[in-house]
Amino acid sequence: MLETKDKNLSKLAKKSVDPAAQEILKHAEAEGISTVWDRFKAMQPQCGFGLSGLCCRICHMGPCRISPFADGPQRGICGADADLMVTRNLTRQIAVGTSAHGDHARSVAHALILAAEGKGGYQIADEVKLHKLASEWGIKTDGRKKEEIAKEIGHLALEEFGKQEGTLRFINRVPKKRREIWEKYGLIPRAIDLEVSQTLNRTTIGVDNDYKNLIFAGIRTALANGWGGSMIATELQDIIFGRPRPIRSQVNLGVLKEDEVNVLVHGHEPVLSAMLVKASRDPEILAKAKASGAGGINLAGICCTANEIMMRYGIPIAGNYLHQELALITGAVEAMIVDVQCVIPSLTDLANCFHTEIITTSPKGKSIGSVYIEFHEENALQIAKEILMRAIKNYPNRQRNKVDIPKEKMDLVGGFSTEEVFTFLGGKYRATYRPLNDAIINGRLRGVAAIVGCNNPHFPQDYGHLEMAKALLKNDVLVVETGCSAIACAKYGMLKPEAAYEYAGRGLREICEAVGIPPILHLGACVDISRILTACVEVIKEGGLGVDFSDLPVAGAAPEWMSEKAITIAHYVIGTGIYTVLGGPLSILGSKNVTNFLCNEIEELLGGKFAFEPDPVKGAELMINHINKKRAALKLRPMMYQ
Ligand code: SF4
Ligand code: MSK
Repeated sequence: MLETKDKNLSKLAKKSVDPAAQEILKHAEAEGISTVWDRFKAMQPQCGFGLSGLCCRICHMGPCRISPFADGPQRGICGADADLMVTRNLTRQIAVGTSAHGDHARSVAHALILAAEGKGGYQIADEVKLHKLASEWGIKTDGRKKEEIAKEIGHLALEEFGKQEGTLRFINRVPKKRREIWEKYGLIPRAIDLEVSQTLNRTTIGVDNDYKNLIFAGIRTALANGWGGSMIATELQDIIFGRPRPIRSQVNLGVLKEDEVNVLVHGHEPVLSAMLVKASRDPEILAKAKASGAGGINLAGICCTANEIMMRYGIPIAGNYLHQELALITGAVEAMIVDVQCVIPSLTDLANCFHTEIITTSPKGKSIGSVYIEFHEENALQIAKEILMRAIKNYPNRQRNKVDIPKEKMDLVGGFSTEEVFTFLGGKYRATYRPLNDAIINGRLRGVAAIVGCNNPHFPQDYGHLEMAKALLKNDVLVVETGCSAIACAKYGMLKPEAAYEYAGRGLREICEAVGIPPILHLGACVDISRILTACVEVIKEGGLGVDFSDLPVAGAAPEWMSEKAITIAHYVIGTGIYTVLGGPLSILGSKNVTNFLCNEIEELLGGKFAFEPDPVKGAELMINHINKKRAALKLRPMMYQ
């Protein structure tokens, strides 16, 4: 068990530092309701072979396991050693993560085509972005209707998954120096599905038996996510639903309402959640809600789909990954509507303790015990209304004696994008990254750090995100966040502009004050880590901070990661040349060679590498040291105030 180093945390705070979570956990214990933390405890001690990556089930001569200790077997039955065993397992995880974001992007491309055809209730909300992408992809725009252009973009995006020749279109965004590095090591990703499928083939028994060769295949597959699947999802979502703009909202379980139909949307794909927003504002649906005795419909989100609809429509966020069970235990949720990813299987059993219905919507993501209403983009709005009607009908079944809604809720400002940061920093009429680059060059700002990723019961919920962010801000590092990390810091008020006074060092505080931004910028959902890549491209283009990602005084971290998606993200980030700190280690510690390769040697080749550090403050120190090293290499001025 990877315990926090902070021995002062109470027993409850070792599960979650969020007071709302603590209240519900007490309630759950009193009622004998089991949560992820109970199952985590029951699972101890966890399997050392699994943790270290030394268990193999790839063929049926096995399963095999290798002892990390000298007196045990050192090879599997086929002869695979520890290096190969951990690498095959790791590379498979990368392929899964890439497939997840790829599938997400595919459904968005489909929705864009429907929007172009005027079907499903989708629209083309951002024509500027549509034209920008069209010109980037060489699509003719003169004299053409936006629908025609959108349809062509949608089809070209779909080709990015299965084309048999060429490389991904977004590789054109990559600075020259980085492309040369990728060319040298054969890392330029081709089609997304091709990379996933070939990587899986390479990990089967008797194909790629060279662990370094396989790691590079894994990194190329990860790059097909960052510069492919995720980037397509982000760009096309912006075209359909509009580019996010800074917006106010609220977060935590206190956003649930005693007197309204509470509908939670959980998962990842805005093709569903954005339609639920639209349906929830329909006068007919609102009238039905009132007729059921409720004051209205209160739509709120969990996990990344929450980020998607918060940053575009200001819909409140009920919580991050480890809040999904807790939200149900409030007893105040009429329906939780889910699509795919991060929706844990315990939800349906848990919902049985209450009147709550879990509504699954995707043929890819069913759950025994759920109500299944299949979502089709073609009839999106109609299905969204049908789902909400079901929630409304369930409102009178709420058992008032079981309701416990914590009071905690917090204001936040979210919804930054590569383009909006641009405008904010440069002013409306002088959109440029120059002020950001100059602030770093002049030593007002030390650099930029991205904190992303999940919650994980190996760590106290949110603790890693908060403590790491605080340590970075104090040292004049601007923080950008996505996914559950952004939700974590938002819960504690760190995404309000005023947070700069409490948490930021003097240089960062001056910038936040001048520009009117929070010291932590919420850039969206997990797929929107692609926004961080494009923002870095803009910084490089602006000049003065080197010619490649590996020159920049930046670093990334995922202090509480748990998902295979986080593994692929981490690999496309180091593959792009950026130093990355992970709270829990990858399951590779069973191989000294692989660990040394990914945490040391690879930096010489690609410019990025991993560090594993469970203590978030020490993790922040590692990032600051790295940023300082990059500042020194660029010969930037000493920090202004330290
Ligand atoms: Fe064992 Fe090799 Fe089969 Fe893996 S691939 S299960 S190590 S024999
Ligand atoms: S939702 S992948 S728990 S960040 Fe993107 Fe949160 Fe991690 Fe899921």
